Amino acid sequence: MSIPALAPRLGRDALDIPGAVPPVRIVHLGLGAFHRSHQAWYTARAADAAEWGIAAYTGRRPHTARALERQECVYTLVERAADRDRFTRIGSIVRAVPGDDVDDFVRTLASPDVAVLTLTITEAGYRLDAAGDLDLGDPDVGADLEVLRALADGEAVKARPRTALGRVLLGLHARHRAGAPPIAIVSCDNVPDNGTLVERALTRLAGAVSPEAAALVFGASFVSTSVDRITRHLDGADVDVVRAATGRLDEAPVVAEPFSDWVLSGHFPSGRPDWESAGARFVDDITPWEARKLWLLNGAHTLLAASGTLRGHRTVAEAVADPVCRAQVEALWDEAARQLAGLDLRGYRTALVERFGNPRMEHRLAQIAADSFTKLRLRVVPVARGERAAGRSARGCATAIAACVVADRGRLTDRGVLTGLLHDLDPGLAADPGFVAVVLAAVETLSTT
Ligand code: CS2
Repeated sequence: MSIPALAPRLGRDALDIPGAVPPVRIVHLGLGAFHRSHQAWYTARAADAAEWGIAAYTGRRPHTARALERQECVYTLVERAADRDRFTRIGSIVRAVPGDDVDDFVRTLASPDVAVLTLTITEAGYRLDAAGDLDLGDPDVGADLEVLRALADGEAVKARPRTALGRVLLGLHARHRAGAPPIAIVSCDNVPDNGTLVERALTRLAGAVSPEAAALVFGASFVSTSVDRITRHLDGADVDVVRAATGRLDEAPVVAEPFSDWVLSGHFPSGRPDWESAGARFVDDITPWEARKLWLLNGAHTLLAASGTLRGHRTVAEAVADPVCRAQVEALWDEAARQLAGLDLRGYRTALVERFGNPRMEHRLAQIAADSFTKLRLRVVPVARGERAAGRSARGCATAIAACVVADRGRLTDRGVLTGLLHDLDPGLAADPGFVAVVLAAVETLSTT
């Protein structure tokens, strides 16, 4: 097969994306695989896709931006079903920029044409404390505050904010100066009530800069979303698979499951793509959707990442096929289900087992294991709290927590140290001796099986 060389500036027509390049009206922060398999895919499939281009900025590493820029930002989504692959070319991203170009980000965000800012900055990227507020004691947040205060005072400093929210605040400031209309800020991370959380965190950050800065936050609209599509990190073979199937050299393809879901709640004061036409759903109350997804899918992922690794597995499919891991997942789900009364959980659970079991996804446990304590706090702690309040053992949740402890620290049987770790997760659970005992017992079991 002859393979077209990837010459710079081939033109999007030659890359299977015909028509004019859509104007930038969405800015995205956190350009990684998930943004490209999810929000960029919904935007590309929307009925009015021609009107909505995305300028996307990476978090820290420039690699994805550079690779995308070399191919006019057009890339291939590989939808990997259990029995076959489907290849789709996506053209909704029109600029891809390394995240350390903060001035470019701020300039683009200040454009009056931009109506939406989407974020995938990871759970840990919000820099929250155990109470869910912005952690003003975080060293990067502290450094950003210095820079933001200096910039607000008009000082000619070279430094720029490092944290995502610091950059967003600078962008809102520039929007205000440019007289741009109100923007919708849409968090697409696995964090409950993510719109409210971003609003609170930004307000806290801005309040620590100056009262004027705080006023800027009020002009924005904060949209909460529940996002879902299992997407894995690129591995070297993916480029070859795409090349063999499509004849194209794509340096930045994305591999994701065929399933995808997006539930949103909130206002878009300056407009938005017709994402419903691509399958997104708008609801008044997002709470039940996000709780179901976070506690069942993501909770089980975090449990499997730790427990599966301890048992020598490498991927989610391997771990969920192990009867011991599977029983742990079911126990966790039984506890979560008791607090999700009224939703169809039987069908959801069956579908999850099938999604996790997709043997061709090669979804690495190590990918999920990153930031496991932050994830536990969002995915497992709320269920544990509810179970304990109802007078039950919360053994399923305790096993998930214990698995993360053992995966991270080894066999930890010192009650004091364990209580300290639990305290960082949730002071209430740490102060519950019955729960500490259940976690200790789970640590013991996991260390001996
Ligand atoms: C995973 C999620 O890496 C993780 O923490 O649990 O990225 C998960 O694959 C997605 O939320 C699925 O929608």
